[in-house]
Amino acid sequence: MSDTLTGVAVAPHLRGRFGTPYVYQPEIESTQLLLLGSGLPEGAVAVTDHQTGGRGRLGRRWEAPAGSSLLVSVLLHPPAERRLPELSLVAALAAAEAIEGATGLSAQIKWPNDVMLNRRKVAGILSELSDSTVVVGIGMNVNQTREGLPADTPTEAGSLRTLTGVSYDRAVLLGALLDGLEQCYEGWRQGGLSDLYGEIGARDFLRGRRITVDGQAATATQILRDGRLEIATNAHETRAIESGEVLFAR
Ligand code: BT5
Repeated sequence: MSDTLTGVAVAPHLRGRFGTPYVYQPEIESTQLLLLGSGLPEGAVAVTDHQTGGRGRLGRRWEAPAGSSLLVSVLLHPPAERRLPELSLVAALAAAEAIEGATGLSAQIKWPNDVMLNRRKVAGILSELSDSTVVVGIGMNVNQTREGLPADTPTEAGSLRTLTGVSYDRAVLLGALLDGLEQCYEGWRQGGLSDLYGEIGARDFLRGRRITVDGQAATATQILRDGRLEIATNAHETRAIESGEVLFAR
């Protein structure tokens, strides 16, 4: 099984234009830094086997032992008329579909940027904007053992391996992820989120769950067609939220 993500190892698994150019570094602070402000064209991809300063949202960290997971950033030039917060859902859908293709299990999307498998967070998305360029970062837990996953996370972490008992060829998975992301992105670029809404709605992890969003108790009703999360508060009002930290009851 291939245990490297060099350009040579990954090239046979690339099917579309995402992945050209392909930038690989064995170790880097964050793959996002290889693309932000780089001037590279849309579809450029940066990959590493180890991040020394992997980023989550809001200054948080993304932790993964060397060689265990997918750590990938993709550079996009979205059309001006699209709502950029939707891109995290677009990437989460692509990640969920790649995981489903590899494992044969159903994955869910936890709004706004997580992918869940068997109620564990197996992937996270970070979208960062610089000028008119968006760099979408995807961290996917693949071959970590239980000890290799962070403990004490608000949402319990899992890897494809801890949840299925099987190790995966990361180069094959990366090829499928980039191909799926390109297809989801093209759909979104042309038709917006409504083009993908059926696939996203069908994987809505929070739908109907009791949640706390930024400290307020509510029930998540659904991801809306514009990418916002609709919640019902205890006062039986519904409202749509643009962003926020969602914790769910088990
Ligand atoms: C995310 O942030 O989930 C986005 C993660 C994006 C990581 C990719 S890797 C490639 C690219 N380069 C980068 O530097 N970043 C991107 P957020 O929703 O803020 O979640 C972060 C939180 O998830 C942390 O505070 C931990 O609680 C938890 N966490 C950290 N590492 C994790 C892991 N491997 N699996 C599951 N949860 C994790």
